[in-house]
Amino acid sequence: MRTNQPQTIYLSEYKVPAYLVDQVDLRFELFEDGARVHSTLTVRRNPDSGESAAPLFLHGDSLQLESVALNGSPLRTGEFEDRGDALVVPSVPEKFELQVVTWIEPQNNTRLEGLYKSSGMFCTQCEAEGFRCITFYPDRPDVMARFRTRIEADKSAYPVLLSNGNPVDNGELENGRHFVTWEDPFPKPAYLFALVAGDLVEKKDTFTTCSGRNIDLRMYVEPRNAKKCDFAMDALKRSMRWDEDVYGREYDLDIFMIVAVDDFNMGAMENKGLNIFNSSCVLASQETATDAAFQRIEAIVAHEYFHNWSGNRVTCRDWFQLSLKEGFTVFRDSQFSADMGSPTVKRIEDATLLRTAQFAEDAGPMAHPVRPASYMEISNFYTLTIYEKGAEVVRMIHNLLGDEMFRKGSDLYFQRHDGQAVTTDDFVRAMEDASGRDLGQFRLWYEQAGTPVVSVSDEYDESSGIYRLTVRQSIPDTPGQTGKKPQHIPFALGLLGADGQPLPLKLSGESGEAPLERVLELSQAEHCFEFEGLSERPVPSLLRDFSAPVRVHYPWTREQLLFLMSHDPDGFNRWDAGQRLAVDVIQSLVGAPESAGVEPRLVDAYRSLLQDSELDQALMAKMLQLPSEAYLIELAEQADVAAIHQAREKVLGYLAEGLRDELMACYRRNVGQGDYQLTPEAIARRSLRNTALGWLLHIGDQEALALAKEQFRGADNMTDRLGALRALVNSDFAEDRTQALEAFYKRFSDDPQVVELWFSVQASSDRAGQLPQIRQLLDHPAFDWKNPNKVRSVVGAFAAQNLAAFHNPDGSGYEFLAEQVCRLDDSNPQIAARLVAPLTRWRKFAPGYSKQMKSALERIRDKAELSRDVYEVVHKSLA
Ligand code: 0A1
Ligand code: ZN
Repeated sequence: MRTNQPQTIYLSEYKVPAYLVDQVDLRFELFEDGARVHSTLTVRRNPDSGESAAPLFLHGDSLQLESVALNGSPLRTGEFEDRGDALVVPSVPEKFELQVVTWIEPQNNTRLEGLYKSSGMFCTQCEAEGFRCITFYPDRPDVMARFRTRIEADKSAYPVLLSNGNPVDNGELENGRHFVTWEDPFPKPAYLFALVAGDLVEKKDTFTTCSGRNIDLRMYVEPRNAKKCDFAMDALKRSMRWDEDVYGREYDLDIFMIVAVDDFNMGAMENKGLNIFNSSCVLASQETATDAAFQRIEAIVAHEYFHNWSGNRVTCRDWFQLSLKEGFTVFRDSQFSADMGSPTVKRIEDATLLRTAQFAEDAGPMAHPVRPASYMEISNFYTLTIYEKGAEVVRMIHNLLGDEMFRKGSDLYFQRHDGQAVTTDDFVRAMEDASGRDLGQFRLWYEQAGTPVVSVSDEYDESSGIYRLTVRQSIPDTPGQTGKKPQHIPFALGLLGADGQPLPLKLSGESGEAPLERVLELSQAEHCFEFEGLSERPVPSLLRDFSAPVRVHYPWTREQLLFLMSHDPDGFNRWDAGQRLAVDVIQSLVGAPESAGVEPRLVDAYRSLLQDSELDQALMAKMLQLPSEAYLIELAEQADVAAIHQAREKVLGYLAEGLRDELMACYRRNVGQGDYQLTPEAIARRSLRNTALGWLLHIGDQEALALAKEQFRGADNMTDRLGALRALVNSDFAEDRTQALEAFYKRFSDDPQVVELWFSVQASSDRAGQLPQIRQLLDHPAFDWKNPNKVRSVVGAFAAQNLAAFHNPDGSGYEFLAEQVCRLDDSNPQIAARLVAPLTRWRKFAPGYSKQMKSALERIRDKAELSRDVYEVVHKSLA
């Protein structure tokens, strides 16, 4: 499947399928040296397709064809063509049955697409185009069929045999083998097919739906993980209830299963009735998972479950519509997480990810619209733009329509399109039809790539009491798209008086009581808004709650930011003011002489924060995090990584020195508060104490060192143990660092997920993760090139989180990454292509970096037989 000039696929060339499949009957014979797949397809010509005599075209990838038969008669040479990547039958009747037998080798499948083996069990991953690695099939999401699947395998090695739907038959076979047959009553695209066979323990629970149906809930995991299922099971039940309460969605099958596998390219997969999870995204216990991991698991369990409606019952017509299911489902899971924890904190986390990573993607060579117009390899389009920006687009619709109309819209969408494969436009139309709102211009959010820039200027006229806001929007050019049209942007804002009180927002000419916050709807390149009746110059609080995924430019003074940081009633903007201030202070030190001082008011502001007993502790914990290096790089014109790193370290050191006593008090205030709990308050306390510890160790505080060692030894949970370990690893206490790392590994060496944490703490640290140490980690016995989590925890963490080391001015970090990408490209192209990402933004960096990043990309480009995945990323980056 290697190719030098992969084809580009265009949305504009979409055609309905020439043939539809009503029924798929599969029989899997699983063996140690391979698997035989018997497939019977019930096919008919698509009445909506104009082509009456079209050949039957079935996709295939890495298949050995054993036989083909049409309506029971074997086809002879000449009656079909096996092209390797397709099986073509030139002449078929209007309705027929096609029987195909293929042989595949799951045990040698390192790409982890299709049927493969992970820790001794068989499992599948079919999205986006993995089903064609199992058998020949029209592998496109608008072909929806009913599946019946019989699995046969050795009973002692594979006692558990699972597929989609309900189990309908099982029995014994000769030679110690057995079988189970599954039937899925809901028509589905092949990408939602799943199969699992293994020696797994079963965890059972039940859920009673709103209409009183009892659903069997099952988790299947390796025996060693039996104790790590409770949290995910509970999250599943909460998700099921939430989807009923908030969206009126009831589960449809009688059984819902979750399987954990160690080797998985992504986080998890929403296969109908049989979700398959990367172990790291589902298994958790207090001793082995951090708070962040618990929250991630809760969100991913919910995400996959929510797909049952937004993705499975209503699916995508083609892969250009990927955000139809992903954007909507991420929006749904973020609403769920907000409801389960702290909404402000969740909003901060989502906005941080968007501004740090999605804005960067949108400004880079792989920028694409939420609904792309073309691609070479669809696996490269499971991006932050499709997922996170797509979710922001749905959020804006939600905010424009309001809760009630949005619910009417989603009800209409599910009802109108149940059982169909549809487009993002169908989604928007349902929202329009239900609410009566015109979302015509809004649709540009799906079509235009690039992050809109909203520039705000203001003037205040004391004599008339009028405050004028001029708001301009522009959308930068992106590859293949120039001269963009203004978009429909909901822009939430408030105005504050000098005493910190919100001021009424009375637009000129308006009567009635003026609101204290409003959402301006921008639709033109420039607007001028006049607010009247203001007796003082207000401080504007702009884009409250991050009401649109845009960059806001406004010439804030440091006084204004300090003011907003302590007074803005919008929690998100309070946090944001602190971030903007810190960014401004750090930026002013980038490249400045060593003697340049740090803004002392920043210390005062953080001191007030630390002493603010009224402030929501979860918000405080977020406000104490300095903007990341990645975000500072994203904001820079021509990033000088070393200078940014130094400036940030300097500010961190200055703050920690200046606030030493307050940090120590914060630490002590937040330790030892009883049993481990996962409430927002308890999570905030752990975050506060670990941040304080990290800052104090950063400045080499001896008392903090003792506390860190004690916490490391005595912690009853992974958040605190890892918090202490991370603080030690990132400190200059080299000996303590080594000892702690050794002790940690010894304690957890038999738990792959914790070993991954151990790898990533080192790989992301500029103290423990310089290149020679990274190479040692790759030689560590626990490292495994075939396991994507291990690759991510070392190579991925190094390139994405250890920026000073990765961007070593000598170019060694880039060379290293190029080497690993080339090595992985042969075994797992999806993972290889994802690892290239840090190099793709080479134009963004100062010349010394940029040139070397480019040559690393060229080195990858020149590798013989590049996969389509890596080819697309590298060639687009160099174009
Ligand atoms: N649909 C899944 C994500 C996913 C996509 C591709 C995969 O393999 C290439 C695996 C999972 C989700 O959104 O969770
Ligand atoms: Zn998804």
